[in-house]
Amino acid sequence: MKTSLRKELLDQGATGVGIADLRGYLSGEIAHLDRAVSIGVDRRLNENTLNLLMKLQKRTVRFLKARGHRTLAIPPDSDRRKGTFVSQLYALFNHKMAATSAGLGWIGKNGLLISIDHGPRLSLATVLTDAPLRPDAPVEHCLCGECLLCKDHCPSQAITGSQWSRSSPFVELVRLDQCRSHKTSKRQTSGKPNCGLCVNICPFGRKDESG
Ligand code: B12
Ligand code: SF4
Ligand code: SF4
Repeated sequence: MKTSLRKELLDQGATGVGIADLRGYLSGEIAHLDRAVSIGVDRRLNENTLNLLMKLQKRTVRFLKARGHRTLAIPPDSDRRKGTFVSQLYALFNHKMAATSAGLGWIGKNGLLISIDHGPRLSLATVLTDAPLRPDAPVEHCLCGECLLCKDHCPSQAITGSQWSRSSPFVELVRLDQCRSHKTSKRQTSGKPNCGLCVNICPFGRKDESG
């Protein structure tokens, strides 16, 4: 089941697909949906990417429901289905946590999910399910090494330079208030605050953009 789901999503435009075992990380009404299908698309988080991520989520839901399993798609951005149960989950559910647990990459010093091939350029979405999909191996450590490019170039000095690991997942990597105020003061893209310098400067995955 996992191989054919992954193949279908990759054929439909996903850049990366991983399965995470989230047993113990979820609570309340969604605790039983403890497998996560983490989907990454290598593009900027713009309208087209969001539409593609949502399409891939729908495919995943259809695939799993057809085999008798329950699903819950967590939207990739905050503007979807305002006021609904899933729109509340959007703010509570961390797509990066699902992605590292699904083996798609580590959390870099810029606080973002870094894939070895695509760097911080994957936009993420997650579908939770009770399907017994075999989990991929989680990523355990930060592979940024000595690099500090994102810290040195962040215009709001928001990046602390600390390193993430699965055993200390909540170390402060980015002073999010500083990042947020800077983004809000910057020129807006499609009506949304933006910066993203810590994405553009990261050496991981850069080859994709030049070639
Ligand atoms: C809120 C938010 C913001 C806020 C942050 C405010 C805040 N208080 O969190 C602001 C506006 C600053 C922001 C900025 C950006 N964001 Co944003 N944001 C989010 C959002 C909605 C939630 C993130 C969140 O939960 N934050 C809470 C904090 C505490 O968690 P965290 O530090 O981000 O991550 C920690 C945990 O994941 C934990 N962790 C990691 N692995 C594991 C494993 C386990 C088992 C556990 C328990 C924990 C754990 O460790 C991490 C580091 O401490 C997500 C979408 C989503 N629902 O996931 C997008 C998201 C994280 N953003 C994204 C992007 C692209 C950006 C920007 C680049 C946008 C831009 N162009 O400016 C910047 C980058 C800033 C930066 N360097 O982080 C992408 C990241 C893609 C990627 N490859 O990582 C996401 C996933 C959206 C998406 N659908 O793709 N964002
Ligand atoms: S988005 Fe901009 S302000 Fe925020 S951490 Fe990245 S480089 Fe710094
Ligand atoms: S720029 Fe360097 S330190 Fe920052 S996330 Fe990328 S590899 Fe890690």
